[in-house]
Amino acid sequence: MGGLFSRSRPEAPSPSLVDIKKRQEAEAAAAQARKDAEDARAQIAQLIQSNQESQQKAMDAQQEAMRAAAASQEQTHKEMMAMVQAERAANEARILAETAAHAASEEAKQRAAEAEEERKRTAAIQEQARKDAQAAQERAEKLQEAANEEKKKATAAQEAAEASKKMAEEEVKVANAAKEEAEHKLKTGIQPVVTPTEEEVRAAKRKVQYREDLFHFAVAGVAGGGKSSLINAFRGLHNRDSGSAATGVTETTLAMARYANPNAEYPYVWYDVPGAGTLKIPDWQYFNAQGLYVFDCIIVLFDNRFTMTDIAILTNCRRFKIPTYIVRSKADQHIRNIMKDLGYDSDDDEEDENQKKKLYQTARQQFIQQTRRSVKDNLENANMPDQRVYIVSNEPMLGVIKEKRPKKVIDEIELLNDLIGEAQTRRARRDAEAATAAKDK
Ligand SMILES: Nc1nc2c(ncn2[C@@H]2O[C@H](COP(=O)(O)OP(=O)(O)OP(=O)(O)O)[C@@H](O)[C@H]2O)c(=O)[nH]1
Ligand SMILES: [Mg+2]
Repeated sequence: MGGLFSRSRPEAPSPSLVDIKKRQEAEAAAAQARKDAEDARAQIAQLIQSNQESQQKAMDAQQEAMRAAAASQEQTHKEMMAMVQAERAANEARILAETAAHAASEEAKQRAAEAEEERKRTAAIQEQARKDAQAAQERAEKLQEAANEEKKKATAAQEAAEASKKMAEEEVKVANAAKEEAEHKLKTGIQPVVTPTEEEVRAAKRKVQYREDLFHFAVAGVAGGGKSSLINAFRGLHNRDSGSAATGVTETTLAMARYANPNAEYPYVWYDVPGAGTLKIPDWQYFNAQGLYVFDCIIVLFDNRFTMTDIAILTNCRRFKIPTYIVRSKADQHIRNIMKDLGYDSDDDEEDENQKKKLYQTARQQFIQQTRRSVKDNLENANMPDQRVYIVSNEPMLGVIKEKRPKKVIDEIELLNDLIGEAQTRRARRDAEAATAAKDK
């Protein structure tokens, strides 16, 4: 390097023109060479700079590339990590999914098993239900058949009942016609009763233990009318006394009963005759069937209504010429009922005594009038002659018998006197008949 760019100057003798020229030329050439060197240096510097720049750029580029590579590597790493994670997650998910799928499958199997069980159970229930329904259907059919059978029977029974009803209606018609005819005969005096034979009369007398020296009273009338109570009173007995005839609402006298009078002064025998309504014989046959024609006197006793039975007895008595007494019983009870109808309250202690007496008198009067009117009308309707009705109560009658002078008597005393008179008349007649017979002998 020293050669080209050396600035050393040679020591020479006094330059000639040629030398000057040559020196000038050499200086020009040296200036040129300096200039060229300068240019070359500039160029070199430029080259260096550009080289440096290039190097710098290359370095930047390299660094950039390295950064990019690092970033890329980083990215790759991240991606790899992501991939790893994704794979792991995928694995886990797969495992989970597999586990879940397994569990689901197990559960599904379980469910399926349960469902199968359920289906079997349901099928069993359905089968049972079907069997039950079938059994119920069969039962229903049998019941229906039985019902049809019953219906048939019921229809048959109904038809039979209707036929029987028709027959019964026919019988009732016939019976009614017979009854009407009998009643008509009774009313018009045509007696449906056949006259008893001598043997029948003897048998009837034996039955009632008839004695010529006694007077035989029969008390006839509806059940519960007070026949036994009246006989007890005639015999001086309370219903509750021993030896008295049985009485009461359920003590119906079903067979004729005989009660002798305890007092020998009055040789009477009383007969408690069961009511016609309690026996299954028509009213008009009742008189003969009971052998009532043997009695010396018949008391026809009624409590509420004077009936066709009473009329039948009276009619037959007329036919057999037996004296009769119509008696209405239980006057005390009937008067009490009328008092109640008039407004009397037996529970009211404050009831004025005078007021009570007045009411009693009014009711008594009303009862007596009604009774007499009713008997009169009934006898009239039956074409029977009018006849007195004796209105009595058993307690006052007992009082009269015992000579106690009871307060509330109505016809008790007269009835008793008339009955005794009847018996005495009869006795006198018999005595006279006996005397005549003795004389004739
Ligand atoms: N208050 C009142 N009650 C009476 C009277 N007479 C009878 N009674 C009652 O009426 C009911 C029937 O009397 P009974 O004497 O048994 O009558 P009956 O007619 O003999 O009855 P049967 O034998 O059933 O037909 C009894 O509870 C008697 O106490 C009366 O004069 N006054
Ligand atoms: Mg009686």
